[in-house]
Amino acid sequence: MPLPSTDVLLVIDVQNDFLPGGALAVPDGDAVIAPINRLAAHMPHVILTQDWHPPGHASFHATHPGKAPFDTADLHYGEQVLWPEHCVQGTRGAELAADLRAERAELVIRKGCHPGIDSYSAFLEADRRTRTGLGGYLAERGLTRLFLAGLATDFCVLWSALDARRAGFEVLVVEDAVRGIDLDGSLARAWEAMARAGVGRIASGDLASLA
Ligand code: VGL
Ligand code: ZN
Repeated sequence: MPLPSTDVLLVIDVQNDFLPGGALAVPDGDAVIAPINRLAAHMPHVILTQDWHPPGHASFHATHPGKAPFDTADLHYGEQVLWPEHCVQGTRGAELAADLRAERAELVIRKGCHPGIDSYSAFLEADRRTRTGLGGYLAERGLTRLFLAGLATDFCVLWSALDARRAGFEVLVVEDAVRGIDLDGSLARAWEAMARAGVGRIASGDLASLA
């Protein structure tokens, strides 16, 4: 039985810099590609995100003299983890993984484009005011249930899932199609926070049974 036409696969940041060998490699990050490709072939709608930073972005440690990767800084909107330079606009590291079968994607949302604001979330940037437009797009098209996959579980997947719940969407994370960075226990905390927010979990192989 086909999935309802209101279902969307939202694929978060499957980009070279988050894969093994990349600037901000997520352990085992390339393992998400095969299940995502299987799902993307038959989901009613597919939407992708790309982390897409200008050079010298505020989330890069090198932008802040004296700071090391994974330090934090107080930016105008609050505390920010400082990352190695990654996903710079137009670079190979920012490109979608070559093996990702992205051809059915109807929309690609690029986020983190403002020099002074990071955006883990696909909906709302880290200042918690600047919107990416994704919520409006989904609402205008009547899309209501989101299956989240991609990288990283404890940052961009987490924030996207929580913001999607706040915006009133039904959300399930495809647990074999995500991988985490795990900074100081952030991965376990992410799963706890998502459970508290009413984010569901499903294995990609069980997705057909939801139809
Ligand atoms: C991400 C850290 C910095 C992610 C993006 O995609 O989870 N993490 N930028
Ligand atoms: Zn980033």
